[in-house]
Amino acid sequence: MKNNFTYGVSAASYQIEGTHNKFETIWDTFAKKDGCVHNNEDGTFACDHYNLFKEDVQLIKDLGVDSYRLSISWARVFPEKGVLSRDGIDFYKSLLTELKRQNIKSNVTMYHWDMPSWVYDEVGGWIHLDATEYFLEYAKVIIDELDDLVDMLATLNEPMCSAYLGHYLGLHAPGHRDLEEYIKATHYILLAHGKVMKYYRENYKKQIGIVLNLSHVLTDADNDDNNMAVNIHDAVTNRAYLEPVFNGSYPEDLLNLLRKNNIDLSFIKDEDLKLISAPVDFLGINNYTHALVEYDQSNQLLSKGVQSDLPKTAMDWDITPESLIKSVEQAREYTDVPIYITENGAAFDDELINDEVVDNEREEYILTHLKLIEQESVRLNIQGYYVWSLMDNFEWAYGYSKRFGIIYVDYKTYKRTPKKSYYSLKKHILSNK
Ligand code: GCO
Repeated sequence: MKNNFTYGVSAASYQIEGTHNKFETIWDTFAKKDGCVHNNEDGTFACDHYNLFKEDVQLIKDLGVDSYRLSISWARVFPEKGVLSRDGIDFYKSLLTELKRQNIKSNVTMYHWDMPSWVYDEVGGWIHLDATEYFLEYAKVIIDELDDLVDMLATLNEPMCSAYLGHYLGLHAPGHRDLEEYIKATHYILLAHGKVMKYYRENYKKQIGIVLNLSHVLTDADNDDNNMAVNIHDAVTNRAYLEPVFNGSYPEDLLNLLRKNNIDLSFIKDEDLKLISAPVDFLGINNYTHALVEYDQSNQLLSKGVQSDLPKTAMDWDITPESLIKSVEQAREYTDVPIYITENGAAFDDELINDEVVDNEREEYILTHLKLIEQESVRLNIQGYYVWSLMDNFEWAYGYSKRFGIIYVDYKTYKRTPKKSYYSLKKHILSNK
């Protein structure tokens, strides 16, 4: 295994903190619309990490990991246009200071999907150039105020989800279904990344990167149509992000398909692509499963997901550890920078019995994936692995119905109970140090 391999655990602002109705994000609005989020649940209380963060940092400490990956809520910092919240900034200062005190490194993401509602109301989400300027204004504040306390910084988490799930499939906030919006949101969210990269490089000098979710795409019914669907789905979900960030261009096959659908691409400027492809210090990869697809004539993007008979998690996602390595290999076609697996983990239907959760399936999932990563860490220059997630939390469209945590959360009392997987991960880390 690589020397200094980082063990970590991950979570994200909206999913754990609780907004306590002090500000509003696009997920609050989305959750109010019927049929979008399980039982119309939202992040008002979440895990109440806002109040319980010291206890949570202690649990991270006891787990024995080196690093905690968290995100900052843009809306907590800028609850309204032009209004900076001192309380918001101070919360993150306290959290980061507590991590430092406990000797845990921080890996901080500036955008994990919780766009303030006022930005959406102004410009309709990531589909407008102005969103990039609002984001830059926020990012500058975060960087200026927090850089001393941060060890690793990432601009975005999974821009594919913001653009493709949020603006094409309608499965994530803001819940739009529009092909043109997919490419606009893709481009402008990446441009926001590029603008922040420029500001950071000119003023600061720690590690800054981006987190992409990559899933290896394949079909199990090999024919010309399905193979084409595999390529296009790979372009839409993986290469549409890898290529601009590392090569400064979008995949030709994707652009051709968009042109065929009469989409005017003149909003994509060369100078944008220059900013977007500024060198990063690391790449974070989030991965849970592969993407099994087939040709679908009725979809403008020509593919649909299909079911396999492989073992599955509670999300109905196939358990495919080797596909994680395939995704890292794909990223390696683009870049030599250090790679961190910034999210990997699984939801299962946990039961709390006598103050215990015996989550054997999660334990096996995590240890299988982690051991594979350790084995391949030298060959692929993988410098760390973060489990998703520290604790059960608001799982987006699934609300609180899916549990990914290695710590169980009782949503009535907010009591935390480490699961069996927490203790086995702790043991694994200890024996590797
Ligand atoms: C993700 C997200 C997490 C999800 C996790 C499980 O980046 O997709 O970072 O917020 O909760 O992936 O779906």
